[in-house]
Amino acid sequence: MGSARSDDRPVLAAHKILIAGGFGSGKTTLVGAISEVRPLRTEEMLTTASVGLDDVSGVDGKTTTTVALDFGRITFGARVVLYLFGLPGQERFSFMWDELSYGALGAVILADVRRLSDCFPSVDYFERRRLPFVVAINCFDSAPRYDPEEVRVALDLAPGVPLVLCDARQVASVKQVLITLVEAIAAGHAGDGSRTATTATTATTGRTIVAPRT
Ligand SMILES: Nc1nc2c(ncn2[C@@H]2O[C@H](COP(=O)(O)OP(=O)(O)O)[C@@H](O)[C@H]2O)c(=O)[nH]1
Ligand SMILES: [Mg+2]
Repeated sequence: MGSARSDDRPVLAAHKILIAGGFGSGKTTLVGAISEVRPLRTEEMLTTASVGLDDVSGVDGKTTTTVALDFGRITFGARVVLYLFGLPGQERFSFMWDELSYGALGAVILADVRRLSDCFPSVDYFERRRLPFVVAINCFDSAPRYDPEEVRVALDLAPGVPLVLCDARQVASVKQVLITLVEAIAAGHAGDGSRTATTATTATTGRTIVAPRT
């Protein structure tokens, strides 16, 4: 009886956030950077068995691959807990996406501009499910820098979908991405799946990142 009344305790809201993107886009790195609990990882060394399955071309020094998923947790203030679930990027694990997406508040799609088309399936998927998402361009040291608007056009994003730059290794950067997502959801943006733009033309500056998503 002498214990604190339950209504004195901080109200915790727990939300599930998905971290998506192609193989090598930085999902495991992002969850590892931000998680306040030791992230659950299911990394295995890349071996010859994955030749032809996991495309390592253009991926910096990648020696492991996530076999199933990443999981981590971050608390904002005393009130909001985000559980982060990394979706396995490889096509062969797409059967897990529906299960993992169940009950999710929203998603972060990590994009590597050197392999932009790798995130097309994620964008298509969340648009179809009408699940709010933000696109975070992971700024790899060796990757070319593009105007984010150019990437937006190539991805044919609906106008309300936030597109931000990030460094998946940096806590502050990852935190900002998550805050952008949560704020956009609260404001009713972050992409509800209604794509108003029609088929993208080409990048505005004339540099072609990749064939646009259609
Ligand atoms: N330079 C740089 N390297 C990164 C960044 N994010 C991830 N990496 C590296 O890129 C490789 C692939 O990242 P990983 O998190 O395993 O990608 P995943 O397949 O999406 O889980 C790893 O070797 C990371 O150390 C980043 O923001 N900058
Ligand atoms: Mg991984």
